[in-house]
Amino acid sequence: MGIDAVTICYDDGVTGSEVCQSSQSLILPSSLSGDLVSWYALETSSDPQPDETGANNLTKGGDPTTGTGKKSNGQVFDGVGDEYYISSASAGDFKPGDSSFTAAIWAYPTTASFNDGAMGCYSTLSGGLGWGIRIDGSDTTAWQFARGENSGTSEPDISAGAGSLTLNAWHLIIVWRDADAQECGIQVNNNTPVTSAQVLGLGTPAYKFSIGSVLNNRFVGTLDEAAFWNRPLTSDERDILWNNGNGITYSQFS
Ligand SMILES: [Ca+2]
Ligand SMILES: [Ca+2]
Repeated sequence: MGIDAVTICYDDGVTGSEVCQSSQSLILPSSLSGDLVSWYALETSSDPQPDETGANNLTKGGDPTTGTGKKSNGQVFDGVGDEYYISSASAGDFKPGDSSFTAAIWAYPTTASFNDGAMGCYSTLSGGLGWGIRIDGSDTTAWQFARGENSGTSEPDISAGAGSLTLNAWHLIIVWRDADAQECGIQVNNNTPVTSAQVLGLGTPAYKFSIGSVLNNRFVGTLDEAAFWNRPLTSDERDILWNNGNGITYSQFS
């Protein structure tokens, strides 16, 4: 049963009255607000593209349009110049460095080419990569956690595995770096994560953050409900984001 089907009731704690919430206003008993940096519902093709937290509104690049999303609307990218981004001077919240983070996005690819990027943080000057969620560079049926380099040491990209990407279908892709565990991981559609040890951080140059592009390799299809945290989420939290394939909105936990 999905969370969307639930109605919960509780005592309001003041008057003793019972209060019930339907699925539309359900507040999830989760800690997802903790260390959340930004959440993009991608409901309109406005410029700027609003961040639900208000912290990092994005600049529109190209001509993405509004289409059917995973939760209400999403943004449709044609692969030619389309993205929502924040310039390197202001992208500090998304810089990888030595810190922990989690990035999550719903993606519906309609065309898959090597390295097409759904979301990432990278340098437009040096071509340096921080982190990216993109289509595998050698397998268009796989999602990939692209990892940058630090101190001259390049970390291998992590593939979610052949068959993890299907055209014309929704996927929830979550990637993370756990600085304490010195580990990175990628999880698609709540399947078993693929992890890889990582001692070094993920690069230090000035970075641009983008939805729709990684290193100017651009996504073709629809993206929705993109979010970024300053810590690794727990497996339970990732499961809440998945919500039996239904996804959740910002208003359901904030
Ligand atoms: Ca949406
Ligand atoms: Ca375009």
